[in-house]
Amino acid sequence: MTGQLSELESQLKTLQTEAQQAIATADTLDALEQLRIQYLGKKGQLSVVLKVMGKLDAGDRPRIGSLANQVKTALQDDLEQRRESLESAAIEARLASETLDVTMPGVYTPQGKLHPLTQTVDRALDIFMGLGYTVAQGPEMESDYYNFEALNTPDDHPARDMQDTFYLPDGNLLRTHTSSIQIRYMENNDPPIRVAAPGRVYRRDTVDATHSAVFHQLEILAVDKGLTFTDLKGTVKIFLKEMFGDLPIRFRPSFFPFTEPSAEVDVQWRGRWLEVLGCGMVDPNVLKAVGYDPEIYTGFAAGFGVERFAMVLHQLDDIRRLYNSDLRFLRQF
Ligand code: 2U9
Repeated sequence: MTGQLSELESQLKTLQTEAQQAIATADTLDALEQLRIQYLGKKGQLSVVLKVMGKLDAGDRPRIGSLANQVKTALQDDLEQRRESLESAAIEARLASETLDVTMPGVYTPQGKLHPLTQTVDRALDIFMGLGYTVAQGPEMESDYYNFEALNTPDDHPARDMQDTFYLPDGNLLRTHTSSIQIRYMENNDPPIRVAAPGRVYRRDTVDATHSAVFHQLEILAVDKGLTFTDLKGTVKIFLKEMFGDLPIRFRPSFFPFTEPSAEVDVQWRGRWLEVLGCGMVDPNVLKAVGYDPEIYTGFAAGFGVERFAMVLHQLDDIRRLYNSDLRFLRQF
C-alpha cells in the first residue's frame, strides 16, 4: 500500500466521521441541505478528495473507488434518516401547537329576532302581496287635508276633536290612521289599484291594557271597475283564513266616514266573538277628492290594528307588553 493510498483512505474516513456528526446534530431541514451540498455536492468535499484518485496507481483505484462509494452511501442514508426525523418532528410540533380542544365551551352569540308586531305586519303583508297588492308608505306628520278632509270626515266630526288627535303647533297633526297613505297613493296612480298601507298612528288615548297613544295599523284599498261588497267579503275571508286559520267569522253593519256601506268583522275563538277589523265600500266622496270618477270606479277598503291582531294571535292580556322591550317576553316569539 502506497503512502498516498493510505492517506486518501484516512481522509475519506475522517470526512465520513465529521459528516456523520454534523448530520446527526443538524436541527433544521435547511441546515441538512447545506450539509448535503457541503459533503456530497458536485464541488463538495467528497469530490475534492476523489479528484486526487486520478493520480493513484491504476491497481489502487478500485479500492479507493469502493471506499468512496461506501462513504457516499453511508452519508446518503444518514441524510435521509435525519431528514425524516426532522420532518416528523416538525409535523409533531405543528400538531401540538394547533390542537383544538373540542370540549371547550363555545362563544355565546346572541341571536336577534323580529319584534312580534313586525312579524304580524310581515305576515299580513305577505298575504296581501300574494293577492296582488302593492305596499305603500307615507309621512307620520300629516295635514288636516290628507288625514280628514280627503277622507270625507267633516269639520265637526268627533275624530277631529283635540281630545282624539295630536295637533302640532304649525297646524299639522300626527296621523290618526294610515288612510292618508292611500289618498296620496291615489293622487299619484290611476285606477285600477290594489294597495296595502302599514304604519304607526297616533291617538290621544289614555294608556291602559287595551289602548296606546301610539299603535300600528294596516289598511288595504282596491279601486277598479265593477268592484262590489262581494269582492270585499271574499278578500277579507281569504285574509282572515290565512291569518287565523279556518275560524267562524261574521260581518256586522257599522259606520266610518270614508266607507259606505261599512262593516266590522269578528272571528269566533273559544266560543267568544272577537272584533278584528273594519271595512267597507269606499265613499264616492273619497274617490272624487282624488279625481277618480265614482260613476266609473268603485272601491273597497279594510283596516285593522296590528297590536290587536298580535294580541288575538298570541293570546296577550296587555298591549303594553308589546312596548316594554322585556326580553323574557320577546324571546317567546
Ligand atoms: C281610503 C278609503 C277607505 C280604511 C278602513 C277601517 C274601516 C277600520 C279601524 C280598525 C281598528 C282602525 O286600528 S283601528 O282602530 N279601521 O275599521 N279602516 S275601512 O278605509 C279606507 C282607507 C283609505 C282612501
